Amino acid sequence: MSESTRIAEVRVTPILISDPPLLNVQGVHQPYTPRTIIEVVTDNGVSGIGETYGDTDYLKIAQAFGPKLVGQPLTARNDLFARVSAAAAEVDIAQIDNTVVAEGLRGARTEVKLVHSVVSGFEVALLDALGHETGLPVHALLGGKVRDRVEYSGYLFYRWAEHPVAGEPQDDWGAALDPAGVVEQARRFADRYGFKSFKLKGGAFAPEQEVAAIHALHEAFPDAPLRLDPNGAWSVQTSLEVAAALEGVAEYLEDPTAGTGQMAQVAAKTSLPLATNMCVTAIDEVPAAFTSDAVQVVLSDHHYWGGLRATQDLAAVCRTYGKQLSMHSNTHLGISLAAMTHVAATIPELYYACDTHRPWQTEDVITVPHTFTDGAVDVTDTPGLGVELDRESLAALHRRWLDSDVRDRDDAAAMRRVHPDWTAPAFPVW
Ligand code: GKR
Ligand code: MG
Repeated sequence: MSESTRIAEVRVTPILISDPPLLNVQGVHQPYTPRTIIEVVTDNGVSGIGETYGDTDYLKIAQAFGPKLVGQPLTARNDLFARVSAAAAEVDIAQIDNTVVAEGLRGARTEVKLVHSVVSGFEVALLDALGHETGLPVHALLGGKVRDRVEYSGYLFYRWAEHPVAGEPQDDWGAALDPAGVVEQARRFADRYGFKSFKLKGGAFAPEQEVAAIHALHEAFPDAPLRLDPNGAWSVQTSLEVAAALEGVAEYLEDPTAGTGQMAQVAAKTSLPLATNMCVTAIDEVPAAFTSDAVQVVLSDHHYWGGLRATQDLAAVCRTYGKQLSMHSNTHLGISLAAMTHVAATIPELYYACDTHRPWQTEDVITVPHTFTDGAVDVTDTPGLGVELDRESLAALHRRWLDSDVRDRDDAAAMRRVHPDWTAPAFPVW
């Protein structure tokens, strides 16, 4: 390759992937959830792949931006935000009002975050292609790995055994609706993948029940670091009661309460660290959260932080302020897991296991899905991301998208299929 290597072709493919009925404060996961798969092809015929959120607005922007990348240099990534923003300005974005919606599962919903999520899909695809062009792994393009394995935590969910409608995707995990069910799920996670730490998605039941589940996990796995994440569902008072009940048991509480102000009130009165993927989700949210010491651990999501380089930038900011960094996830496939693993491998100060939803997925768009051993994924040294697109699978999952009318994640709508009167609760819920 040379400096003049350019992008000759871009493919943006929406897909629907099957998802189990996992519960959270907003409802339950739908049987299918959208993702966007991005492929770039250079004028040397070399391809790179990326993955990001696939809901309507993300997809519209990705589809608007894709053709504009054709003819651009492969190495030009630093102005992606400006270029994707310009494409976003041309499309009608339905769900953005630029207000801070503290109760969302991923914090504030802003156009910047939407654009960042699209940028990340393209950045990863460009880095993958650059890696194939140069023979270097993505971590080397990011400055080099500082570890050979990236540790992930077992991400436990309260869940139903199956979706309510016959013929919808099924798995063999069974229900988990009480502390015993959560412990059984953790045992399977530990046996299958060797996870050494666990995070429980909370906000699905009353805090006492979720505290009991963490205590049951602690009894079953006395050495395992444990986390509980109700996605901001509790009041300051409830958060403090939970913190008191879990001191010495949990390694941190994740978003116990909604918003930086309330998180700061909780943080001031507990020695338990607080982590977030809701109140620090973009750089302009950092000053308030860090100066008020509202959070001690920031959970980056390379998608909505704007990519892998942006994640490294966030790591530098956290380092400056003495904050810890780890990683958040949403339902995702192997291209994203590869990207998460490469960037995590380059960050020296990564002391907490990263999140991943990947074990919950039964499908993938890569030919050889990752293996978790002892709760970790090996960092590959093969060129690019080190994964290969499974074209047959991509075509099948795209066909599912074409044949379905599911276009956005909507956990509340999925809950209403079972409880017709259900509405996402007002915060604080407890
Ligand atoms: O998949 O239900 C879920 C999670 O609740 C997800 O949407 C969150 O964004 O995992 C995330 C979290 O840590 O808050
Ligand atoms: Mg969270």
